[in-house]
Amino acid sequence: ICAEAYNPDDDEDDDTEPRVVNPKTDEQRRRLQDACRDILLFKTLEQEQFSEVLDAMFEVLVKPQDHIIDQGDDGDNFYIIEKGVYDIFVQKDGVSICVGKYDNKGSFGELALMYNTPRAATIVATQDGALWGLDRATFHRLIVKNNAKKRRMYEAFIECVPLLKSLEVSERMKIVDVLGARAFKDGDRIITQGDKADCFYIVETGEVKIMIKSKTKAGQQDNAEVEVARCSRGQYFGELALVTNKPRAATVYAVGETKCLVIDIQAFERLLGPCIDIMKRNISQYEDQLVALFGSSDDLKQ
Ligand code: 1OR
Ligand code: 1OR
Repeated sequence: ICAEAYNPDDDEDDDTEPRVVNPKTDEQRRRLQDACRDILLFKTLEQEQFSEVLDAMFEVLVKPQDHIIDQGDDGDNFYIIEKGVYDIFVQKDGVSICVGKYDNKGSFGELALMYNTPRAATIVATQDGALWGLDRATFHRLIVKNNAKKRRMYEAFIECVPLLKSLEVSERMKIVDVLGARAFKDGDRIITQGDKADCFYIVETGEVKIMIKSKTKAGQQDNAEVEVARCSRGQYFGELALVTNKPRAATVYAVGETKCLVIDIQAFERLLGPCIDIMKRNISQYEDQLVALFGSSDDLKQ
């Protein structure tokens, strides 16, 4: 695997390249802005860079069975999903295996453009859908350049997150390349118990509190939210639902101004494999704690 970072300073043509503008109607622009709201790669862009990205994006309508990306190809565009469900296939020993899917949100196709590698997976539409594409040159000029800044901003912090200790430095830098940052105000709900999960969080500054309502006591009068834990700088949360493939087991609120680094589920599965054992060990402690609190661990199991 080529882990070498693209060095944006080597590449001066980028600054002289003309700005790409794909004209859009007001209605298209509104839909595009909606679809971009939670795209992690855009979260650390300056306003000016972000609006250049929006200008350059173009709409792509797809039909069931369309291959948006084929594994092994050169990378042309990065895509964000406006709607539709897309299967992810990876070749293993000559057999194509479905390893996941995008369900009406998210983005894909960044890896080949970031690292100059062949496409790492095949992406197939399963229904009529709509995507927004961003061409390779603009992706380089704005997103890859911004990644150099992200590495400077987050390298030192990521190096001291205990969970990530067992990774190689180059693996930690790949996490930095794809992470997004989100700021929360006191009392903001970051995760809601029972929701479907699509990302993982590391607290950068501030604090979060984890609250649980017993599912086995659902509907009973004494079923108030109970605080079960807090996480602060360097600690993680939101792994449980990703590891167990279940709905969120707790609700998480910001305590004071809080900033979290966010990793989407595909990147979590791709990059955090070596840390899963540590997470599983900690998860077994949740079960003990749950028994102590509610008298049974059924809330986490079923
Ligand atoms: P790309 O430019 O390589 C294919 O084109 C895209 O599929 C890739 O960027 C990612 O955006 C996306 N491994 C590699 N790429 C993945 C994966 C993935 N999932 C989505 N993509 N894995 C699956 C993790 C759920 C790891 C499989 C071993
Ligand atoms: P998630 O994806 O289920 C909620 O979303 C997150 O809260 C969860 O991942 C964990 O990261 C985090 N039980 C369940 N979830 C917990 C717990 C917990 N602590 C933190 N989370 N317990 C507390 C153990 C000290 C056991 C409950 C009594």
